[in-house]
Amino acid sequence: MIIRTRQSNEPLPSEITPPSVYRQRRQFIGQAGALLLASQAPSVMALTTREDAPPATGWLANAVAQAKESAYKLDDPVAPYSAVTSYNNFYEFGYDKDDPARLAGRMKTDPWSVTVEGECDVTGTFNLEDILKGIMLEERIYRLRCVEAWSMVIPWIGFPLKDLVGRFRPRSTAKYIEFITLADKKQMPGVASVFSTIDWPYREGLRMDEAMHPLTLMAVGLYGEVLPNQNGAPLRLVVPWKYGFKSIKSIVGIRFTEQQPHTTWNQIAPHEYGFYANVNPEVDHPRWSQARERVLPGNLFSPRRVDTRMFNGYDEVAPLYKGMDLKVNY
Ligand SMILES: Nc1nc2c(c(=O)[nH]1)N[C@H]1C(S)=C(S)[C@@H](COP(=O)(O)O)O[C@H]1N2
Ligand SMILES: [Mo]
Repeated sequence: MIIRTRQSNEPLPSEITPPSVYRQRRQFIGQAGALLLASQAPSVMALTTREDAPPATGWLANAVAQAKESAYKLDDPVAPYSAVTSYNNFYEFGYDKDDPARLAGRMKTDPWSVTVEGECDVTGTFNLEDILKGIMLEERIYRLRCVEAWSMVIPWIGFPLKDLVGRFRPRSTAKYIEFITLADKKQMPGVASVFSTIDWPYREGLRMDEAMHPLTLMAVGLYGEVLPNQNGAPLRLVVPWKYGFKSIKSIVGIRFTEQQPHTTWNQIAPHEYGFYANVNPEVDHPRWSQARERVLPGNLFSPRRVDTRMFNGYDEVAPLYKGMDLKVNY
């Protein structure tokens, strides 16, 4: 990644979460069922939302608005909508953190289709609407830890990837899943740029058991709304225990493969970015430490620095890597 340290890339101090910008209601799921704390007003719509949101329109917005709360929450406060949507990595639109918010608006995301191929019985090109038919959307509040040593807590709307994978009936030969992002020179200045060092399209991949893990999410929204283009509209992956670059945006292709797929950052710099890319405070990037992270948005006067946790705190994925040396398979 291209690491810039200059101040203009930082969210402004004014972006430090004012309580009016978001409401976060916590629901604790007890063993006997859902239990709402008395202090939290019960409501039909208890997603994390922002008060200044424009009214939603379109079939996807309607689907997102039906999403349910889930038990996937964090105690940490969510990053304000303004930070989540203005400080982005989406190199198809440029290298600077504010390029995606400035330039991704022109990307056309409806209609959208995804081509599914490889080691599965059901292949073809499917409209997003068909892909989402019958799928239950839910809110999941996850921490996103970028390999650049910053993190943000984001309230996604999505569904477990495993719910989608099953529909394509992968064969026993399917050991991995590869994901491919749209690469359209007409809509994406970073893809059109002659200075780009990335071999487009952006690609990522997961081992099949990682893809089937209940934490692995396909997101179509955040903050109770459809994904803004800069966050990877209309369909992106979110793998919370891995560095952010695994969470590929604006997916147009899914391929089931027998061999480990080639992935974008791993191909560019294999000694810096591994295929697994599990968040790991004990394995430093060759050019910087991964032991700590900056929680965004920071405060100009007191940047919030915290210890990075193994698997970004999602310990339940540890069995996936039993017997593997994560210093070798970084
Ligand atoms: N297609 C594509 N997906 C991408 C990237 C990208 O440049 N292109 N950047 C990745 C990186 S490095 C991070 S940290 C996350 C950022 O997601 P966000 O902007 O929604 O916070 O997207 C990931 N997905
Ligand atoms: Mo990242």
